[in-house]
Amino acid sequence: MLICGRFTFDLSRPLIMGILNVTPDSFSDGGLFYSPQQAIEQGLRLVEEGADILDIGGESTRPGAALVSEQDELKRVLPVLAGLADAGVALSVDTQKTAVMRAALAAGADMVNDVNALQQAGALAALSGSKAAVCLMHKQGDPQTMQQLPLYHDVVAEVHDFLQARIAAALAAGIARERIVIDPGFGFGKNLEHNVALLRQLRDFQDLGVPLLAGLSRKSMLGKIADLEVQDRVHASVAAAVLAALRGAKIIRVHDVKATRDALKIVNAIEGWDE
Ligand code: 9MG
Repeated sequence: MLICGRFTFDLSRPLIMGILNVTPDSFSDGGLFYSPQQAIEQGLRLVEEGADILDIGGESTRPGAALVSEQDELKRVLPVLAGLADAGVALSVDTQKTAVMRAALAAGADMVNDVNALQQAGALAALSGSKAAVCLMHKQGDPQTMQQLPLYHDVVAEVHDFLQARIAAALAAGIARERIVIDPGFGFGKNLEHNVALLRQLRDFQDLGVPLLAGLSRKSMLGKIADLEVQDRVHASVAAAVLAALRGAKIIRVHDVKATRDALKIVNAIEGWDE
């Protein structure tokens, strides 16, 4: 079960989190939905296509991305949050900043997706006083430099231990286990070999006792494996989503909601998961 603000999910089938970037330089949609109005329209399309959660982001986390001020991030995210409040799905805000988390939660966000796993000062406290879910993601380094030389002795064990420690920190801060989601952070300070090991061994994270989120959509690991430019990675992304679901991921973060939803309906039927 996942408590996610206004929603409680039973997780009897994997949920689809639709990506809604309100940024001019997002990783793979080229800033197509930069204005709040365009982002709201795209959000409603993703709901129509079958998204369970929308992940609204006002700062790109792609490798080498520029930093965004707190005010600019809020100016991008808050109108979209307000415009989608009645869309009937859970609204997540993708941010690393404590002040943005606080403002988004006050504005009704159901979830915070933090690629920095609530390590900024005050972030744990910002979440503890709410009913929102939180995604704690692993990354090595910062988006600006993380792909320069990612280094691990045992990537799966190190990511596992980091997430275990962040779950413990969240629990100690008063965030209930039923509100916590973890994510190995594909592509965040990881080379192809690291990403492949994490996907192959995704089941190794199940012993942490909280739902797992997987974000593989259109990522460069897929481009490297199948020799595809970012705009041609839809089928590869769907294959990766299916592999993650079969290895226990309970939330799949994707750009291509309809294609993923269709594929997961087949997985759900064959695995006997609820539709
Ligand atoms: C914001 N963002 C980009 N990629 C992501 C991923 O793989 N997981 C999560 N939780 N957030 C991501």
